[in-house]
Amino acid sequence: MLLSCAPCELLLPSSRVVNTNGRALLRGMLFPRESASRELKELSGLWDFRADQSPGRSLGFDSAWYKSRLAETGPVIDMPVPASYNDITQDPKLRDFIGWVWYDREVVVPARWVADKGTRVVLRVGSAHYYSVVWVNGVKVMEHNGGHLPFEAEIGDIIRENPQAPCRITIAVNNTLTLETLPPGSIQHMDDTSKYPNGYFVQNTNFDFFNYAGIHRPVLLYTTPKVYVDDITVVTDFSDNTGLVSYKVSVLGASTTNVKVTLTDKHGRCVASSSGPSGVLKVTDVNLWWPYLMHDNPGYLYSMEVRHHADESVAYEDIYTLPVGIRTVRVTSTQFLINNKPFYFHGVNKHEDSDIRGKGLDWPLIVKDFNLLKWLGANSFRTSHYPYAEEILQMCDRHGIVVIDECPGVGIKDIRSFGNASLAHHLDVMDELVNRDKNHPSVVMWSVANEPAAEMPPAGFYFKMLISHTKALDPTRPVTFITDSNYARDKGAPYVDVICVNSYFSWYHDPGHVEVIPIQLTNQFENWYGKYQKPIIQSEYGADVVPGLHSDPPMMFTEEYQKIVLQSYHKVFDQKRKEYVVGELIWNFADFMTAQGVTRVVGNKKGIFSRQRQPKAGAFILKDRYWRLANETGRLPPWNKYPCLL
Ligand code: BDP
Repeated sequence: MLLSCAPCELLLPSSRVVNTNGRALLRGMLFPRESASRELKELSGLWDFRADQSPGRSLGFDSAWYKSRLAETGPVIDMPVPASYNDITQDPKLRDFIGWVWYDREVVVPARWVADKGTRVVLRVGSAHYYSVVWVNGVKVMEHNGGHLPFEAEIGDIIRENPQAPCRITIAVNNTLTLETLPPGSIQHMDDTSKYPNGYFVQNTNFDFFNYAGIHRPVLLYTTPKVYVDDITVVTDFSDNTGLVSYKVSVLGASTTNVKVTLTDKHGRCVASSSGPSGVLKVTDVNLWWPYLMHDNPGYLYSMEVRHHADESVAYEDIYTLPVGIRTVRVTSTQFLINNKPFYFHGVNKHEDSDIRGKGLDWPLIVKDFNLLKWLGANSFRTSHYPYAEEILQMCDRHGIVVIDECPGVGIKDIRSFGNASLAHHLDVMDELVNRDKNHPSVVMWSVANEPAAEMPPAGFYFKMLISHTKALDPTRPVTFITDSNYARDKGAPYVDVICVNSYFSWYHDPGHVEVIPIQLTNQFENWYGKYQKPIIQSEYGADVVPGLHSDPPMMFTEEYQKIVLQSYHKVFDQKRKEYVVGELIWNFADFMTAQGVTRVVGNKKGIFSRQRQPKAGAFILKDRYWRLANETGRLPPWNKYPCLL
């Protein structure tokens, strides 16, 4: 397998989990949780790691590295999981590596799991970027196409073949992007030997963040009984003070579905119950799920226990408990309504990004970021530009932080990325994303792409298909895609429910001239609203700041310049939010790493916090504004302006 052709040869047409026959498995993707019938074994920690540095990156496959311990194939290094591998060593070759890297570790599987044939043992990877192949004891168990969503396979039969042997898990991950991946990219070979070494190639992309790679989210083993709850879908509503939870449970492994569903409140009191695989739970005196700063008691979650009973034909019962927030989302031509009340997004765009870890899930960082969001008075964020870890969405559910959930459709700029294969993959990714995130009350809208080349002829058909498919998957949430300020060129906007616009007046256009912001921003809003009569969110705006740079009068890249850009935008927002503007999301929450380039000073510096999460001057401007907005549009917590400090 040569790298030049490997990505095309190896990528399967479907991003769904595939078994070794290549058949797509359409199944649930419930977040693994312990219960009386389910156990978990975390495999986070140190794994052995080896990058395949061979010229064609094919040595690992040619020599079947998965057949033995990686350490027996050649030199390995320690690699933390989860983490991107790029910034872990001092080696620039590893930071900028393109191609296959290999991870392995041995796991002691509890003897009872192996002995009990009534137990399913599932291996789950939270995400690995971009293309993954997984073996257990040398047997291939799954492949996955896509860098931001989970995949899993049942491995009980394999480990039972040799119960005495340790269980060896090998994962090969390839970060090569093609015109048909999401995000897209391409490999460019530099054949001029007067300029480049033999066999030299680079990866080109059209997105503005570093293509961090590796196993980014936790790997774990979990068990279920053979007959198990595979998927749950809840849709919530309310009427007066009665909450309604419509549920659907799918059970796999048996033809009977002897299901009991019980909803309990925060104090563990049963508030409703039902039998059967689908039904509606009625909750009197409902506590609705409210966003942070919109209610005294935001993020209220019930617990829905789904119990599949054992009987003469089914040996074990299965229990899965899903947190459920009861709320509605609706859009009018001028408003975004949560629980029928106008909701104004005052929030941020984020990245999964930090020093050393890259895009690896990191709890201290997650909790710090939530504390900063609360300090800022932010009520929302967009998962720019890919699905974030489920653990982050669970925090949003609990804290009432509203989410625009974005798929990795970023950097779609080449006309060849609008072809059938790209569309088929994009639809698959939306299937996986909606399937994973459909039950999070915090998720209020799907975003199918960021700033695609929406003026290209195939874009109209492409987005019509993509958006209608997403609406069919989930009729309860609005759908958007993120556009730039040029309304005239846009072929996708007719299909979206909310117009989300990014603009960088006085930065990429008219650099240094903040005086143009009022007129250009006002026209931007009026043009979009005039054409589509849909609510608008300013989904990105901002300016780079190298922390500590100052100038007065303000100049680009200084703290003063970011401040004045923000303030100039805010004046226009304040006029237009009385009409149809329903939100503002700063670009960006924190500085983040990008590819190297002449416009980036060790990454993108548009954060209002540095990459180390220290505030720049812009953070204080936003904090004052967001708390003021909260005061006007919502409900400040009575006890303290800064609840995170309690
Ligand atoms: C926007 C992109 C975002 C970039 C930002 C910027 O959506 O990914 O990081 O520009 O250039 O257009 O800072």
